[in-house]
Amino acid sequence: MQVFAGKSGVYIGAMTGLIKRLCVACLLAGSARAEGLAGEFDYYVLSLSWSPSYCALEGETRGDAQCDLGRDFAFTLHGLWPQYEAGWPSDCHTSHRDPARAETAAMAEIMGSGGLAWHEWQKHGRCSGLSSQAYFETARRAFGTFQIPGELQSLRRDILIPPELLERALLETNPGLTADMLTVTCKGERLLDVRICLTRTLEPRECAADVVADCGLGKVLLEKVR
Ligand code: U2P
Repeated sequence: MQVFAGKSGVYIGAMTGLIKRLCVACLLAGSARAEGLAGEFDYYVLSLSWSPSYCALEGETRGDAQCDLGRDFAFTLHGLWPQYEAGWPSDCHTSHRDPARAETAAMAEIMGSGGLAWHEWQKHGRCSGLSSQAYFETARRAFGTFQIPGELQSLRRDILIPPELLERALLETNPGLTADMLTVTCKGERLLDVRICLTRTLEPRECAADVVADCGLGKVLLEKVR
């Protein structure tokens, strides 16, 4: 339909074309969230969260079962993130199928929840170029190679420690790592996560400059494991 509307000469046919172009632009903007090609990346960051901090910051308010008493979560697997030497891909398109609910639910034993496993697959796993099964297996393997000091695994009281001391304890229990291969991050006064850099075949390697986000606090709070 082509209609002139009064003197201003608004030409509705032309408007329809414009709207179509805008819609295409909207679709492109939507897909612009997909950044990076699946499988094209340089290395991995293994990110481990201090579960008590997550619970104090948001998990408890959300009523997340991960934060129920007796769950005994210390460091949980936050994610295995494909990285570039600078920056990282996210939300990639992949030809692999998304995981079944049972697959993400099974990751809750080390990630705290199936919901996080789904989020991490969507944002990072799809960029790995792996199937969801292979991605989660790789993430489990990476998590399994990291040794958590016994005192932290069953921390029964809140502690305040210098981040460098925590880093030293982590390096002592993981002799394959050196200080340039991991970073300790914090949020407010709390430990947020520990990030370890690994090659694509899961060997430790140095972190690129943009991953180094060392916690600048004099002392960082680790709340007890519940
Ligand atoms: O640091 C805040 C969030 O940004 C994402 N992140 C950070 C560093 C990095 O090297 N790669 C990366 O993806 C993480 O987002 P999430 O997976 O939690 O959505 C990180 O939590």
